[in-house]
Amino acid sequence: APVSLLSRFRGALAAAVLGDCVGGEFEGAEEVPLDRVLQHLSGLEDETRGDGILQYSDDTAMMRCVAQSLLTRMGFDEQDMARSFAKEYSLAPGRGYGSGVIQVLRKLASPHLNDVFQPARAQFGGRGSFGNGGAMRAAPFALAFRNVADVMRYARFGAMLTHSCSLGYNGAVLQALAVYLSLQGDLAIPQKFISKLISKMEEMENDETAHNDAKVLKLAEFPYCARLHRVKELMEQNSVSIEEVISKLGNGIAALESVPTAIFCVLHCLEPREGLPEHYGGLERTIAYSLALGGDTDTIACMAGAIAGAHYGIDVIPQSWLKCCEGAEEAEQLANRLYKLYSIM
Ligand code: 8NA
Ligand code: MG
Ligand code: MG
Repeated sequence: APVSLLSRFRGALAAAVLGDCVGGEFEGAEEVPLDRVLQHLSGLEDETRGDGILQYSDDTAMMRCVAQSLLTRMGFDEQDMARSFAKEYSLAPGRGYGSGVIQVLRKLASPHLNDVFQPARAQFGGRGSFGNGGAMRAAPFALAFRNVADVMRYARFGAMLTHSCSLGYNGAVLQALAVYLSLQGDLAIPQKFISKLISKMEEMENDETAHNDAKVLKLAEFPYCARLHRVKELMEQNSVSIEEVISKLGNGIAALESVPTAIFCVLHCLEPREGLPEHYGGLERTIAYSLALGGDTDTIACMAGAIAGAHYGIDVIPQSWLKCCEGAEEAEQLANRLYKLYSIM
């Protein structure tokens, strides 16, 4: 049966939270054997599990702020979003935020701040953060705007509140775009999906600031496009090892080392894969595979979850998995409200 747009909206936000919550177990681990991942996931189905609920981290905390702000302001309002991030951080500082972004969030709490983009610009000696913290929270932008240019524009501004390096905010644009295309059903033709992403990112990276940042960091001239071409090559290979994915795409906290990786996870898991249970559907495969890459597992699974959830919809996500995740219900409610906003815009 065709997946309704409402189901895709709910799937996107709920699976993002799912990825964050289940990925926390392995965050920062160098090697994650697949059987440990499968054990962790099958543990979620055990009604008598004693470990309680899996808590969400910074990824979900900030994604909720983005969704809330887009809803209450009925569009993008940088002052409101900045305040929302600052307030969330002050209420729950222990959610595993990156060590740099904490300084930005503290400054954003000041009532005397005129330019809300200024604290982010001061990071890392004025170069700005290239971390994946802008990308991990970007999904709601794809649910709030109909027009692809608006999705890209506001995902970029939303990320720039904490990530002023082009590698940071362009990662957020790429993530929002991937969710947006997935909501439209574009993953039905994977080659078309990746080609569209490449052509949109060519527009984004054809920019003096982006070229400069790439040069300073000794990267390819169009860094995201180069990674997406690698994704395309890996898709065409008969078999791909975990080691190869990590070495060609990365699994780290830099947006460049994790957003293309998350996109690859979704594409790779559209089909059944060796080592993953046969009873798993594509959504379950995507989450499991993301965790097996190690590194920044909560964030990669969160981003891959959002893209995959937008494709498969809410109904295929195991209820037993969602029940273990703090904030999964709220994510569905935010998606319902964004859907209503989307229908009137
Ligand atoms: P961020 O802006 O603090 O960036 C994260 C880290 O990336 C920084 O602490 C730096 O080490 C490094 N970095 C970013 N930009 C630069 C630069 N221009 N020059 C040198 N180093 C730089 O935080 P964020 O919001 O981007 O968060 C990214 C990730 O860190 C998220 O996954 C989040 O969950 C967090 N985190 C990760 C782990 C982990 O083990 N993978 C653990 C705790 C927190
Ligand atoms: Mg996190
Ligand atoms: Mg993380």
